[in-house]
Amino acid sequence: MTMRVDLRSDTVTRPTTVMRRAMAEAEVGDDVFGDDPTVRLLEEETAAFLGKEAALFVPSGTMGNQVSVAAHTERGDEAICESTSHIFLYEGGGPALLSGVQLHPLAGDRGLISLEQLRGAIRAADVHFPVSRLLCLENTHNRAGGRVLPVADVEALTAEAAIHGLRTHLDGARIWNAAVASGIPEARWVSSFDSVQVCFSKGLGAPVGSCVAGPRDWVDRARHYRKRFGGGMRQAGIIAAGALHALRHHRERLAEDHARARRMAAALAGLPGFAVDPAETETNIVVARLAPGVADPQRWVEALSVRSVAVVRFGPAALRMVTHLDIDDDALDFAVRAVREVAAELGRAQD
Ligand code: TLP
Repeated sequence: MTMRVDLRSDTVTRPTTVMRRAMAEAEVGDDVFGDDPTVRLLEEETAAFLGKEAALFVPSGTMGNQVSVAAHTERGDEAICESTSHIFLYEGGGPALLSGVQLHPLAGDRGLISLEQLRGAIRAADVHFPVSRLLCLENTHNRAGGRVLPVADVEALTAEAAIHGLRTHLDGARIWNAAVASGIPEARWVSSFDSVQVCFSKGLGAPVGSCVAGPRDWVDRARHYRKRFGGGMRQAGIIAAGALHALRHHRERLAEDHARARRMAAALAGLPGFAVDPAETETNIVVARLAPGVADPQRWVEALSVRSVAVVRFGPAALRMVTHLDIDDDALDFAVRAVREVAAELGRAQD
């Protein structure tokens, strides 16, 4: 069988045989009526795991972030975020479209904003200004190459936000990776936030689904927005069962993904055409920065694709490679060989 290695994202995993069986056998009901026992179990287990009062199952990370923004804010409010965060870059202007909320992006240092930046961004009470209502952070940070934001900085930012009366939301799409890489449990990572969004469909390998978690009355508001945004699902226990299986069985193994990503980063660091610092790969995302003057990233994407390795272009001068459940050591070796060949071809500076 010819190998094809897909490193575009950890969203590309397919459900395992046991996961599919759990999904096929899930007890279901109409979740909009609150009747689906598997969805309820997933929500309860996720809330308990994260140390929050309640949780709500949503179809995607994007919807999780968007119902969270909606449930925290009023029209005309402002939400402060980091300028390369998913919520700002990749959610289609959702806060403006769906909640009438203006995002206030701050240029961070590898995904992390400073206390001074936060203080400077919070608006005074004045009729000219929007109301600073919400701070959104992301951990691990996708554009920063799966960086685990330091816990002390995160907690200083959430404390500062609270002093100024802002609510706080964590985009914890990959909080599992942050916990496994740092040894600091998820519940601690999310404890200083009012709400969190977590994805089951990334490194944990479920086919669909996320949860938002927070105080019970806030989750009730989020539930209302989920329905309004078209995310009320009926016999959703089928997919919740995949998420539950992923949460119970696929979390510990993330350490393997991290080790393989580090191995890829170390291989890239020695190759012509790359400017990669392997110390920046802390979890399952490798941002393969290209050296100045080499071929356009799109040519690298195409040359790798010809060799059956799929990666994505990440900004003007980098590629992204993500390890996951479907990438074993053989697949990683195959990808490293392909990258070596392409680096030999394209890695020299062009005239
Ligand atoms: N990220 C996807 C792409 O949209 C970029 C990926 O391949 O990494 N928060 C973060 C930090 C994310 O990385 C993502 C997905 C989401 C939220 C949205 O999740 P979904 O795709 O379920 O809407």
